[in-house]
Amino acid sequence: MNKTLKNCLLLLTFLATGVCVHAQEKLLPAQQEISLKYGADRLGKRSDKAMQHFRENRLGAFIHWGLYAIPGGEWNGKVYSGAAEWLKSWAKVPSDEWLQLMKQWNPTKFDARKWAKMAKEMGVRYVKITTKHHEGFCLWPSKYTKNTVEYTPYKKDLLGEMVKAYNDEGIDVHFYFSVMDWSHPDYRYDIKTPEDSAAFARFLEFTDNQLKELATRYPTVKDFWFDGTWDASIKKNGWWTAHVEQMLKEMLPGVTINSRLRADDYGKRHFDSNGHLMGDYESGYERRLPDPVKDLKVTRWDWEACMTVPENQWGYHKDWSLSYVKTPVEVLERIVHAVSMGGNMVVNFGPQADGDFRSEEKILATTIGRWMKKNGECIYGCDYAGWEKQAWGYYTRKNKEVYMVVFNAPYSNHLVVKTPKGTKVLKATVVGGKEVQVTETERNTYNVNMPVQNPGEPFVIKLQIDEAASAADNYRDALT
Ligand code: H76
Repeated sequence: MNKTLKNCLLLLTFLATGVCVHAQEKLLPAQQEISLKYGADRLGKRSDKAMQHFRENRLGAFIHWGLYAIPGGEWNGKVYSGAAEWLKSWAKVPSDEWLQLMKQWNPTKFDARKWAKMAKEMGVRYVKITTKHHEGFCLWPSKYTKNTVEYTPYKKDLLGEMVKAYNDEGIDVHFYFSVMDWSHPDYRYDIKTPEDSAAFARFLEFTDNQLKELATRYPTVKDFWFDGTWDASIKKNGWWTAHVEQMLKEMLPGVTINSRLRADDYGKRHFDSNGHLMGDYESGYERRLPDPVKDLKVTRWDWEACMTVPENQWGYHKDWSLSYVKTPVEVLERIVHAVSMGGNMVVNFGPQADGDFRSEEKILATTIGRWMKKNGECIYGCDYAGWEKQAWGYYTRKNKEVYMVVFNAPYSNHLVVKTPKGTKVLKATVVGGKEVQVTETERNTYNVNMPVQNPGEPFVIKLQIDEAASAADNYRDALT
């Protein structure tokens, strides 16, 4: 079977079974745990400064940019509705032919400072950049392959320009890195022969070199987000995923690593054979959120979700009419929903090949930014509040501040609030607006009035509360 066909089949299987996106936690009683060499190296959340910073950032942007932006979902006159960054696979384009696109890579409108300003205006605190997607094309001049920006008409180090520009705006940079590399002759989907073993060993060495190169050239990078790690070849080499995590953590103190990199001694991914999360945060929530009820236990570990604006397009696709495109308010709702459940949200952008952004993405960034400027205090540094969810929207919380983020205004003009035992609502104020009346209707139940003038967009009410000591204890319990 040729590689691309195999790819397609693999992708189909993985889409059908949802292999890469399942958060599973099957904890065994401690005495029944098996001993693992390459399992979780820690139980529970990291509590160091770098991790706190990762968590408090809460809102990020994804940048998917590579050769796939040139065809934008169309190959030989046929438009494929699947994810644009997978076009090579959908259209079964051989690597040498695909890499010819490098000759056209010349983003004349690219201006890293403009990109960074756009991110700043949107209010994102970090940007995750595809250093190398599955196609194998590198945005930095890697010395370990010729498939890099250095050998395109553009020539310059795109990644370096981006890192500097984002950092100059005070925005953290995270690196997306696909281990699976469709253009490397030594990549293997599985290991079946001694020849496969030898090739894959060379491939892992190549990958180590690239990762060391990234960590050395761009030491301000705060996070590595691995993808393309689901193949049998990698599952059979769980040791290597543990080694990469350790290697990067030694090179870059404080760096955070996503769970998707990891496989344990038995090829179990994300969560090890004892049910413990590997890496620093769960990264399986791709284009979906944890279940608000069942998965609220996710507050026991850090997590980050990522989302596309159309149904499933990460790289630039020329035709967004092929699937539903979320409105800015829908995107905002997902951001708030994630934070209300104690997670981060990353919103994806797929820049055009010329280095500009499509107008829909510019509008999205501006709209979210305007809202964040006014209401960002309910996002940054906020967490799961532990209060019973109500139909009007979501709660978030930062220390003693409880925020009501209202997406569904009720005809009753009352927003019902139910507080945990011992917690009283003293006062309610619209963020950027006036105080609204609060009426206690029953013990631990309140009506918070809608603002007299409906704000006409999702809005935030900040509650001043009084918590009995026991309630504070309950709050801590809900987070453990
Ligand atoms: C499948 C898959 C990949 N993971 C997402 C974050 C995109 O990069 C997509 O191509």
